Amino acid sequence: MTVLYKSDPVRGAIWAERFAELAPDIPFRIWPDIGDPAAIRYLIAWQPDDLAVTLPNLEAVFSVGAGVDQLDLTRIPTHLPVVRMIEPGIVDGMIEYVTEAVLAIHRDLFDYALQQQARLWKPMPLRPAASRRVGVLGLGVLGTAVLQRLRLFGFACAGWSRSPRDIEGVECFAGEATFDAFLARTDVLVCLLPLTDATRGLLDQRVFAGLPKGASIVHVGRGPQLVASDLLAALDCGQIHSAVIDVTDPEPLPPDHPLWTQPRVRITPHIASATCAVTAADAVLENLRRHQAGEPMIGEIDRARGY
Ligand code: NDP
Ligand code: OXD
Repeated sequence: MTVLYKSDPVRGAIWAERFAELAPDIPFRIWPDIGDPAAIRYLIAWQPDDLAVTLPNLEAVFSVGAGVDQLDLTRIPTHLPVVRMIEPGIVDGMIEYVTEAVLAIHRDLFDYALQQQARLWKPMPLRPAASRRVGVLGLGVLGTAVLQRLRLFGFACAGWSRSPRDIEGVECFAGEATFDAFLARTDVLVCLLPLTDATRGLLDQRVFAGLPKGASIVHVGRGPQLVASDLLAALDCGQIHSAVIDVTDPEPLPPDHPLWTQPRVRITPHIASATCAVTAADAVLENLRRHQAGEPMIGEIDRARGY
C-alpha cells in the first residue's frame, strides 16, 4: 500500500520522516520517484495532473491544502474519494492571520499608518470591541475556529453558511434569504468560503453596498471570489474603508495592479495559513486507518457541492 506525494519536495521530506516514524510499514514515495505505479494506493497532491487517471490501483486522493478548487475533479475518476486537508496547523495559522487583521482594523491602524506618513499625531476615540460587528462568510473548520477566537475579544460575532449552524456566542445566518441581513449587521467582513461556482465573484458591488458605510473586508478565501474593480470603486467612494487581502486573481498579483497602491489595502501573498507537514501527515495517517477499516474519512468532499 504505497503512498505517493506530489507537491513541494522540501515539505515532502518532512512528510516522509513522519511516515517513517509513525508508519514504517507504509512505503512513502515523493514524485517523480514513483516506483511501481501499480503499488500506489493513495495520492497526496496539490495538483495531481493526470496521476489520478493513470495510476491503476489508486484508492483515494488527498489535497495537501484545505481548499480543493485547484484540483480538476474531471480528471479524478468518480469512484475515488477526494479528501481535503483538515489539520491543526492550518487552523492555528488562520486564527492568527484573521485575528491580527480584525484587530488592526478595529484599532484604526490603517488610519494611523496614513497619519504616520503625514507625521500627524492625532488620537482617535477608542471604540469598545462589543460595538464592532464581525461577520464571517463560511462556518466550516476555519470560519468557526476564527469566530471562536474573535469572540474572546468581545466582538459582536456572526457567520453565514449554506446550511444552518449553531456556534456558541455567534449569531448564525444560513442561506441566501438571510444574506442581506447578515451583511447589514457586519462592520468587518471576513471571507472564508471555498471557491465554487456559487462563490466565484461573490464579493462584488452588491455585497459592498449591502454592508454599512465604512465597513472593512478581510479576504482569505480564494482570489476569484473578489471582484477587485468593485472593491476599488467601493474604497474610492468610502463605502468600504479598508481591506486586508491575502488571495488575489491572478496570483501573483501583477505589479501594475491598482490594488497594490490603494492606501487602505494591505496585501499579503497567500500566506494567511499553510499546511503543517507534520500534523498533516498525522491527519492522512488517521484517514488511511479509517479507509482501511471501512470508516468514513475526515474531510471527504462532496463533489456535487464542490467543497
Ligand atoms: P469548510 O469546507 O470546512 O467550510 C466551508 C464553509 O463555507 C461551510 O460553512 C459552508 O457551508 C460554507 N459555504 C460553502 N459554499 C457556500 C455558499 N455557496 N453559501 C454559503 N456558505 C457556503 O472549509 P474550511 O473552513 O476548511 O476552508 C475554507 C476555505 O479557506 C478553503 O476552501 C480555502 O479556499 C480557504 N483557505 C485559505 C487559506 C489561505 O492561506 N488564504 C488557507 C486555507 C484555506 P456549510 O456549513 O453549509 O457546508
Ligand atoms: C489551502 C491554502 O487551501 O493554503 O490550504 O490556501
